[in-house]
Amino acid sequence: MAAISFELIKKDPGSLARLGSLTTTHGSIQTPIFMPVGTQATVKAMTPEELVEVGSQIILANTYHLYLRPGHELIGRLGGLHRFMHWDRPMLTDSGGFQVFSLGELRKISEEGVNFRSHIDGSRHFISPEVSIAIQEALGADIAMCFDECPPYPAEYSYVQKSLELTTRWALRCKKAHQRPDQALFGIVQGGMHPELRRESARQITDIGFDGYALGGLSVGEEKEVMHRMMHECSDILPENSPRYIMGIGAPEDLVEAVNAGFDMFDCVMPTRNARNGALFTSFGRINIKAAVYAEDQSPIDPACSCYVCRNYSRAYLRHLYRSQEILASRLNSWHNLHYFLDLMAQIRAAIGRGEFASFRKDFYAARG
Ligand code: PRF
Ligand code: ZN
Repeated sequence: MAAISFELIKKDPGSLARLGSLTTTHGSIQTPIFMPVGTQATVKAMTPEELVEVGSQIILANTYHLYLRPGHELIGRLGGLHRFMHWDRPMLTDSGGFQVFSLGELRKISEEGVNFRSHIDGSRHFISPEVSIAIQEALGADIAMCFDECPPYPAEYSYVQKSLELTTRWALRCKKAHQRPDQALFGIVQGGMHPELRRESARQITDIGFDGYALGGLSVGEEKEVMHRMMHECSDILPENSPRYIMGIGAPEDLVEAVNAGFDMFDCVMPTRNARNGALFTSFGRINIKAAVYAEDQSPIDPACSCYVCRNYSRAYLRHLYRSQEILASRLNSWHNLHYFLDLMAQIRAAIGRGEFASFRKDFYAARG
């Protein structure tokens, strides 16, 4: 028995968008789906019950952070990440590849793996494909990710070529090391912003064969059009009957474009991080609740939103909480933003279900002017 099964329910007639159902050890999720990010075994400011209320079906946690603190062995001894954080639904862990590469000066890459210093206390550590898989098996998420190298942007063709080949060799080692029968393993396509290298990486990773496929290395500072082009370069190489995930995106318009290019899963800190900075997403675009214009505004964040926050609180009150640095500001802003992202995905699924994703996409842009 495979650890997951993916059923393609419907293909949109006017685009590459697809409707699917992904069944994992901890239940099924409807795709396309957005995964809230719970880096440190918590989606910041939200309880698991609240995550369910805003429509979360699957969440993401990070190998790098949980390895450093509190330690994957500790989490394993306490029964795994699901039990540790009181989340009994589907979960995915990122491999640590991207987080380690974000350390800059603090890390050194070799064929064997990556040596780095902890961002917490400066202590020395080493993560290889085998170590990343061991950590992810101890954490016990439903879906584990291969350990990859995310090249910087911009990067020379020759560097990106060597890098994607290293990512392929590491993917082979991850597949060999991975043992848990109740956990799926996804491969990660790299290749920077060079179309031929993206396609080459997609061919190499799909040749190895994984339970699902992700695009890494996007949303690293490139122009939006470049990112959207890379999505289209890869989508016809990835097997139709496997889930396709784009890592670390994105803004609402990036999600719409990624679905349009045939992708099924996404994650990003944007809804929660922006919330803590007072930046709120609405059907008419982004607003910042700090702005003086909201001082006496009795309307909700978004009159078109049905979330708990929009049903009960005014912009004036949320502005006051934010300016007073009250904990409730982070909670309510995160609540609304996550609801916005998850409701956007629900609307996208409904539109694909009706065979009308192309017109949904047009209306989405029209509403933002
Ligand atoms: N690799 C991994 N995780 C990631 C990325 C990647 O390239 C990105 C890039 N946007 C986000 N998260 N393993
Ligand atoms: Zn709302």
